[in-house]
Parts: sequence; structure tokens; C-alpha cells
Amino acid sequence: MNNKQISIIGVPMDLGQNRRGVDMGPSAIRYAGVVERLEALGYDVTDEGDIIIPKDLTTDKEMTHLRNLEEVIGASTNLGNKVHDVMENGKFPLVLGGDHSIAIGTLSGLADRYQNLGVIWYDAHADLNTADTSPSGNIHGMPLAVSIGLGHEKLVNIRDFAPKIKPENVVIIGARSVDPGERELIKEKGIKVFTMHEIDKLGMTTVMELTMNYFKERRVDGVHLSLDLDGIDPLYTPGVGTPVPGGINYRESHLAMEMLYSSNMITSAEFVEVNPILDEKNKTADVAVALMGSLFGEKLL
Ligand code: 5AB
Ligand code: MN
Ligand code: MN
Ligand code: MN
Repeated sequence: MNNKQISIIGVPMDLGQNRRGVDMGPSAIRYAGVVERLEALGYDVTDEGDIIIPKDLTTDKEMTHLRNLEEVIGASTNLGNKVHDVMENGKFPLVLGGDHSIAIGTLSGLADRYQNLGVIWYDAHADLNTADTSPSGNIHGMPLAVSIGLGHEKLVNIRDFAPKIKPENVVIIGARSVDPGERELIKEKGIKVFTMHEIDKLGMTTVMELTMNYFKERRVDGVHLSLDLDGIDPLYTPGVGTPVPGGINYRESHLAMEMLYSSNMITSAEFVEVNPILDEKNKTADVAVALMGSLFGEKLL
């Protein structure tokens, strides 16, 4: 990493879905030793504490197929402003979730600092639903759609600009549970996806090389890593709200992070969906921190 200064931002958010506990994700990741791990690699790490998540906004609830819409808008705005400040201070934003709805806020804070931001979406899911296509009404299944400008206009326009990113600058890695509406959108927008099929067939080395070449061809001026711990197989990361079997394995995930480190491309990152209530002995937070180690340059020898 060129940037030796990291700001950690906790987002204790669980309102983007309907299983309690993921709001404790940032605590679990801190407990797993994230600050010490990165300091040991020579980084100057500042823990910025947690973003305020507005709860029970009862005024004027809109009747939409979007669970906790007003709260998600408030939290996303708070997070976006914080991420923007961190960037302005020249630091690398490392965001700890919280459910994946927080990516709406993270990208809103990043996007106006770039002309052509790339995004890696490491996830079992595509997170490309809108209220019209969502089977659940859970906003954590929508952040990628929102960020390319599709969905409820208040979500799309967080921090007063839209879209945040171009669909052709997104690479999804690890997909294996994609809803019908998402499938159509992927085709329509030409979004690059490496499903588990491609990972099985090509191997992670090739998938990462293709991903990095794709970003080079697109001439991106930064790459955000949005890593949902459910992208990894639930054998290794059981503490997630929507586990899907047949995922990316532990070593493949490390390899991906190590290759991203060597590429020098990553300019911000978020690790989301760690739910300590559903976990076994903080295993999932431990994996998250181990992967951050590789992303920031830890070597085996
Ligand atoms: B996650 C599902 N597609 O929209 C939906 O964990 C699951 O951020 C979304 O990837 C999973 O409810 C969201 C069925
Ligand atoms: Mn700005
Ligand atoms: Mn997911
Ligand atoms: Mn996700």
C-alpha cells in the first residue's frame, strides 16, 4: 500500500436486513485485533470510532418495500461524510460493518473524489436488487444497484449526487446466489462477474489477474474493495446472516488479498456482514482480520 495511514471507521448497522447481531460486527473485528495487526505491518492506524446509526425514526415513514429506509438514509449520509473527511485528510478509509447496506454510504463518500472509481464486490450475492426486484425488502441486497443509480431516489442521491459508480467499473467475485432481477441487470448493464464457476474453472490467480487487467483497461483512478464475508465459504465464515455453501475457500481468499496488495491498486476497503451472534468463537471476525493482514502486505515468510 502506498498510503501508510489508515483510518478505521466502525459502522454498527443492522437495519439493512432482519437478523440481529451484525451491528456488533465492528466490535468483534476490533476484538480480533485489527489495529494491532495493521500496526505490526508498519501502518499508522487511527481508530475513528463508530458512526451514529439513527434508530426508530418514526416521523413520516414511507410505505415502501425497503425495510428501515429512513434510518439507512441517515446512517449512509453520516458514513459518507466521515469517509469523505478521512479521504480529504489523505488517509486510507477502512470501514468495518455492519450489514452491506453501509456500502451505499461508503461509496457516497468516496465517489466524488475520483473521476473513474473501480469497485471489487467480493460476495456470494450481487446486491443488485431494487425495491421492485427484491425478494426480501432488505436494503443490504441493494447497495450495488443504488450505487450505479438504480433504486429509491433518496438512496441513489445520498450526499446529493448520482450515480456514484459506473456499472462497467464493477467486478463481482464469488457470486453464487443471484436473483432473477439481478441476473437481468447484469446482462443489461454488462457488469463483469466472476461466479464460483469461473473461480473453479480458471482458478483464483487467473480471476484476479483478469480483474486487475480489466481495471487497467478501464483506466480507473482508484479501486474500492467491498468484501462481504459471505463471499467466503461458510465453513470458514459461519458468522454471516445469509450464508451460501460452495464459496471461495480460505487460501483462495488470502491469495486474492495478497495479489491485490502486490497490485498497489486498492485505495479503500470495507469488510461487512460479520455477525458475532451467529458466529463460532469469533471465527468470522478472525478471518476478516487475517484477510486484512494479507490485503495490507503480510507475508508468510
Ligand atoms: B448481502 C437476497 N438477494 O436481496 C436479497 O449479504 C440476499 O449483502 C441479499 O450480499 C444478501 O434479499 C445481501 C436474497
Ligand atoms: Mn467532495
Ligand atoms: Mn452477500
Ligand atoms: Mn453483500
